[in-house]
Amino acid sequence: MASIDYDEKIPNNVNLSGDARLQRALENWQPKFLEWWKELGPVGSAAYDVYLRTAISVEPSGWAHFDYVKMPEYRWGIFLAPQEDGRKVNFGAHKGEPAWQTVPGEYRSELRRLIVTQGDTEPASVEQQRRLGQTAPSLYDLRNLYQVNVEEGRHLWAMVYLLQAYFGRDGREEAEAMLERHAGDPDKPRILQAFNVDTTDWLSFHFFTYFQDRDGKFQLAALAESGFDPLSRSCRFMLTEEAHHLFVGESGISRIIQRTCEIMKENNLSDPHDVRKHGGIDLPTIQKWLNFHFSICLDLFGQELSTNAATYYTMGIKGRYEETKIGDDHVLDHASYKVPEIRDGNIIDVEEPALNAINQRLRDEYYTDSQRGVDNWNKIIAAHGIDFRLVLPNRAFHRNIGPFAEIKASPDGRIITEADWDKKHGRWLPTQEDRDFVQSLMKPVTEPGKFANYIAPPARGINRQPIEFEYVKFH
Ligand code: BYC
Repeated sequence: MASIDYDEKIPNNVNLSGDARLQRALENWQPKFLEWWKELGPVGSAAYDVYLRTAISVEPSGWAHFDYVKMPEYRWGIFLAPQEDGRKVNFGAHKGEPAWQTVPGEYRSELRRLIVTQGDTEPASVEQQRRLGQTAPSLYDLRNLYQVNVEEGRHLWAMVYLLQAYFGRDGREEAEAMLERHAGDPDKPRILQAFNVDTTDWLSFHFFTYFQDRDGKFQLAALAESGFDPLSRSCRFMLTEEAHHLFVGESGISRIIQRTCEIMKENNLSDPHDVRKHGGIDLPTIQKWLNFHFSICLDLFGQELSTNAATYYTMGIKGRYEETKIGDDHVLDHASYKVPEIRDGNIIDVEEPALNAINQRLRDEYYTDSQRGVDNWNKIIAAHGIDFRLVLPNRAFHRNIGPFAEIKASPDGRIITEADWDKKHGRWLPTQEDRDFVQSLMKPVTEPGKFANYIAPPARGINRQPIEFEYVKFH
């Protein structure tokens, strides 16, 4: 790496070529990242030419540059959204002070923890999805998977940059640890639970990008409000890429539902389960996958009542979603917010100090945002004249974090006994038989323009290319 042209190899707007200390830290880390990509990134893909988008600058003309790339040669860059003149800390105890351009010493460990938790999810998702490329339903979908993967890699770079540029030695150690924890590793798991679950099939992948990347959207948006300006600017740029991941998820599930409905109509099926006989994924199975992915993502918002979140807020390092658009005092010493609690065997909303309810507020906003896609999916089903509706499960269903982890609840939010749960959970969550069935459909389709039977083609191709474009060349 000695004679490297940094700005060419690592597109950036953080003056990498003028920062020898950062160069040294990256030189040390980058080979380990590539080693990790080779071992735990997309299986068998190193020699493929993939039609990918690379961000080469933050200008509108530069962040969506398309070309064929071999993924290990992808130019993972470091970008911050442009600095806003006169930006302030907009909430908490320091409200009104100029935003921090360096790490405030007294908040160092909390900031580092947030950045590490955020960073840890990025390589985790690549690890979770690493085998999906072997069963892609089309070249179009395969390319989208790889686009998501390289961008999650870039998001890891974004957090590693912050650790290396602003946190000195312990930041460098945390950057290394990010490549040492692995999704599902019993000894060194990823930090957040939902990032330790294998993504084994394409129905899961599309729900992952719809629900789990949507947690990314909300968490990044809350971090984009941070008084620590480099974190805010990093997250603002990451959000532009996140939007494509959400599109992949929402349109992917739409296409699966579309195909399911077509199969029902073409074959005059009234019992939705019969779709399986025709090689499609029946709507009740789609609902089970939805229940699973949505419920594990609700956990990603942390406890309903969290003193950690209150502390982050008061420090000014992690805000609320669209903080500056909220019409209150942005200090929240006297405000309250409704939080669900279990009282005498019932779930009720209780007014709690708003500071302790920061996680819950974000989860509520996430819930509302998630509903939008479900409504669109239901419109597809209704347009085919099929009497079935997908629903988001209740916030108490299948939870592992917070008060609902202590109880069992049905998807419609009734608290039930353990015995009842044991009897019924197979109706609500994927059973082994369901997983085996979905897995049986996962056969790769590699002919340009062709799609697996369980998923409809997209409305249009990527970057105005035709749907039958050769998005991935295998050689
Ligand atoms: N799993 O006070 P609480 C993305 C722990 S996704 C395991 O509520 P806090 C992406 C918690 O650590 C976005 N443990 O915690 C998407 C705490 O431990 P301690 C990722 C959990 O801190 C797709 C204890 O329980 N970004 O970008 O308020 C593909 C008490 O909880 C979990 C972020 O998450 C869990 N789910 O809230 C690729 C943003 N939840 O202190 C990428 C940064 C809680 O007792 N992270 N615990 O040892 C945060 O803001 C916070 O860490 C959390 C947790 C919101 C996650």
